[in-house]
Parts: sequence; structure tokens; C-alpha cells
Amino acid sequence: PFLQNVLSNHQFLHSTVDTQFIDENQNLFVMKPVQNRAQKLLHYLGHVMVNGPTTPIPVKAKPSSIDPVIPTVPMGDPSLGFRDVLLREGPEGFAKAVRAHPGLLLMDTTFRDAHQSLLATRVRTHDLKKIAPYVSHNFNNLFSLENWGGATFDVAMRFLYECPWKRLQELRTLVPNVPFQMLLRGANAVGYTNYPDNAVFKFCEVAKENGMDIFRVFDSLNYLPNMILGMEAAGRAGGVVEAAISYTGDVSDPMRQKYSLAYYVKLTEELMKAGTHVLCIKDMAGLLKPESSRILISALRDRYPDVPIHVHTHDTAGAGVAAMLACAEAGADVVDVAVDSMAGMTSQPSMGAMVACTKGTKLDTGSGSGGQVVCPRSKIVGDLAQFMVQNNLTREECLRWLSPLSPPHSPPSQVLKSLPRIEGRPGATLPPLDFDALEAGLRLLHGDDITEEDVMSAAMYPKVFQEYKEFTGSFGPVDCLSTRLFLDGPKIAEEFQVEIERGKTLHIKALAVGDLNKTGQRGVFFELNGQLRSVLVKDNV
Ligand code: 3PY
Ligand code: ZN
Repeated sequence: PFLQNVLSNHQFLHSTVDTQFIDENQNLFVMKPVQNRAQKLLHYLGHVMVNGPTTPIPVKAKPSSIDPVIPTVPMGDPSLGFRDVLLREGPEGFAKAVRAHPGLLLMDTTFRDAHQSLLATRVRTHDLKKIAPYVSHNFNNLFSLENWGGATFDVAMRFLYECPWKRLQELRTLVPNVPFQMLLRGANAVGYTNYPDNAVFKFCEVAKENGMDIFRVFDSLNYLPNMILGMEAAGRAGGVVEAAISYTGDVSDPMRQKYSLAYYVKLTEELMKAGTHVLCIKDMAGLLKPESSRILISALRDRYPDVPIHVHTHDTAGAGVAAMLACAEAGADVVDVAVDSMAGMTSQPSMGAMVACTKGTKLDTGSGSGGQVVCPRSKIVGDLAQFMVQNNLTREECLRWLSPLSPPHSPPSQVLKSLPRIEGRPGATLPPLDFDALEAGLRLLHGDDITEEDVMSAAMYPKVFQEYKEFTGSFGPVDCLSTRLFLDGPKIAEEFQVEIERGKTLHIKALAVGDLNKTGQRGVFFELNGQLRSVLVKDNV
């Protein structure tokens, strides 16, 4: 089905075409040899053995040759969790139950923000799935498990060659009892750009259908119209709406007036008016300190006694646990933590530390054990910083470069130069996305097994989706490989198994890598289910 030739072309098969079609679609007449999934995977492994990892890995360390031990879980269903409350009572009832809960609740970010912060979002579904049943059985008292959105959507396709929707579906099956939470960048959905409104609405609808429960909605500039759009999309999809205020400045410093307590109170008022189920303070740069936490959270708690307050921070400065404790003492219902081994530094504070610090107090979590500038703005700032470093520009030179006419120019007009300006919310003036046309186009390119989820992936990231489909079209379901094999390939003489679908397992043995031939290729030899197979791989060095 991934063969991109005329034989899988919808228009060619189902309507009359003439020679103009041939002229315009010459690429469809290039016949590639049919390869099955097994052969494609051998091709992938051969490629990695000859050329190294296909995905840029941000650290130099090699994957461990020792596979981690996965703790066993008891037979049978996991205990009930907050998701059961949500399914029974709906978002409003869920919010009431959270508010009524006596101890401090935790959101575990290990499956999303923790690895986005520490490992450039490179944790694969393969590994998340392995630990998911343990989480479901042992962490059933979590407020939620953050496992989707933010950068995970893009990175899954772009660097891990896997489908973000499949991750959601598979985790949902393995964790039926704990609510799933995602990060939605308001009108930017899970991207770095503005989308037509209907794309954001549809995205939330499909996410909810695939198992998402709680939508943390923010805008990197706290731009209310973009936030409200995201909140409406999440709410209309039937999700729990968690509007998040991006926190900056320092409310405990009377000299800093721009992002004062009054600013946050006013914003909260607007978000409450817009009907959020849960209110979140999103301290994405780890700026909250115990004193600012107390000031901010007690002010919001006094004004809004009924809304659950959820606080997110990063432990960048090392004050995360202290700040989150202060938030909880001032009336926050939920704080964000990560599993100890994935906590600290730019990640969330440690779950073990929060559990221990509240143990035996009225905030007891009941658990047994256990930045920078916000996205998508961070990308813009990061790109500019890189540009300045690459071109060796000082701030002044950069401003001069931006504005050849020299002062006086306001910074926005310097940046925009002659580019068109948009008044108001960008999405409001974008034409609606034509999902049917997009789907038809994708079917022409990739065959008929395009799903509604694929259409949404292409709506969010057209080029990344295209490249992901081309990659898996050539290299097969690489998401089935263990992470060590995915990154490093097998050692010579290593025998291993790959389950490409339930009940269908390939038995593979890596035999040898041949010499470089005259055309710069090497033969790589395997045994596949007892039979000798070889692939020819171009050596890139
Ligand atoms: C994201 O948008 O990915 C973030 O994590 C923002 O903090
Ligand atoms: Zn974060």
C-alpha cells in the first residue's frame, strides 16, 4: 500500500485519465520493487549498521547494551483511578472530585515534559508501552499522566519515525484508569504556527476520540483570544479544559510591575469567565520561589475557592520542590512531578521528594513510593540566538541589520519589516482547512489506508508527515524495533526478535557487513526466519 506508483493511484484507478496525466505525473511511473515489511526492516538495520543512527541523538552516549528490567504487574485490572471518576461524572464532576480530594494530587510528566526537557523528546513508544502497565497498577492515584502534545507530536514523526496517534491509542489500552493529559499550544495546537480554527477543533476532537482526557491550553504570550480558541476546541471535544497561565517575572518583587499579581488575577478572571474546568499556573522557566508561590496561589485560591488549581514548574534553579510545597500549602490541588530518575534540572521536581515531603501531613499524596522561554516562542528566540551566534552579531548589529533605516523604529516593526501585519487573532482570518481535499491528496500520494489521524498529522506538519511516510515506506515499521536496535543496529552474530504485529514475530540474526563495492555500497547479510537474506546499502562515508 505504500507503493507510490500509478497502480495505487486513486485517480488512475477510478477515473478516466489521458496522456496529460502521464505528463503531469511521471513520478508515478517509476516502479520500485515491492518489498515486504521484513525486508524493509532489514534494509533499515543494514543502513544503521553501515551508516550509524538515522535519527540525530542529542547525546554522545551509546544506548546501554543491558536491557532495563521491567517490573512485573499483578494479573487482572488495575485499581480504579481518577479516569473512572471522569468517565462517570464528566469534566465538571471530575473537577469537583479533584477539589474535594483531601491530599495533594500529582501529575506525572515522565511520558512528556520530563523527556522533552532532558532528552529532546526522544523517548519512544516502544519503551513507554513497556512501563505503562506498571504505571497503571502502581500510580492509579495520580491526577493525570502527561503523555502527549507539546513537542511529542512533531518529534514522534520527525525523529522517531512513528505515529503519534498510535502512541496515544496504545497507551490508552494499557492505562485505562489514569487520566491522560496533553499540552495544547492554544491556536498553535501542537505546532509552531497558526492553524485555521477548524483544524484546531478537529485536532482536539480526534485527540479525545483516541483517548485524551485533559487539555492543558496555553499561549506563549498569554494572548487571550488564542487561549480561548484552544479552550473552546478542547471543551467542545468533550475534554477537561485546563487553561494555563504562563508565569514570568516575580510577584514577590514589588519593583517588577509588568507581570504583577494584578496581571495574573486579571487573566485568571478572564479564563474563569471563559469556563475553564481547572486553572493552571505554568511556570515553564522554573521561576517560582516559595514566597512568590504563596502570594500567587493564595490570591487565586481566595478569589476562586471552587476551581482546582494545578501548578507546573521546572526544577531548573533547584527550587522546584520548595516552590511546589509552598503552592500546595497555599491551596493548590495538583502539582507536576516526574519519576525520580527523570526529575530535576530542566525537568520537573522529583516525585519521590514531593511524596516524602508531604508524608504524614494533611497534604499526604497517599503514594507508597516513590527554561527557558515557553514554546513556540522558545523556537523563535532560539532561532534568533543561533542566527546571531552564527553571524557573530551583537545585539546592536542585529538591530541595525533588521532596520537599515536606523532609529526610530519600534521593535515589532523592525522585525516585521515589510511583511504583512495581521490585526487580531491570526487563525480568525485563515480560510478553513478542506479536510476532504487534504485526505484525497494524501491518498493519491500514500495509498488508501490513510486514516483521519493521518489527515490531522498532515494538517499539523505537512512536510514532516510526508517525510515520515516516505521513511516508513522504505524502511518499514521501525517503531517495532527495540531502542538499542533502532539507534545502533545489531552486533554481528546477534540474534533477536521483532514483533511487527500481534502474533507475527520475525527472528533475525545479523551475519556480516560486506566490503565496499565499486558503486560505494555494501552488502549486509542476515538470517531471517532461518533463511539467508541480504540488502545493499549505500555507505555514506
Ligand atoms: C511546549 O509547548 O512544548 C512546552 O513544553 C511549553 O512549555
Ligand atoms: Zn514544562
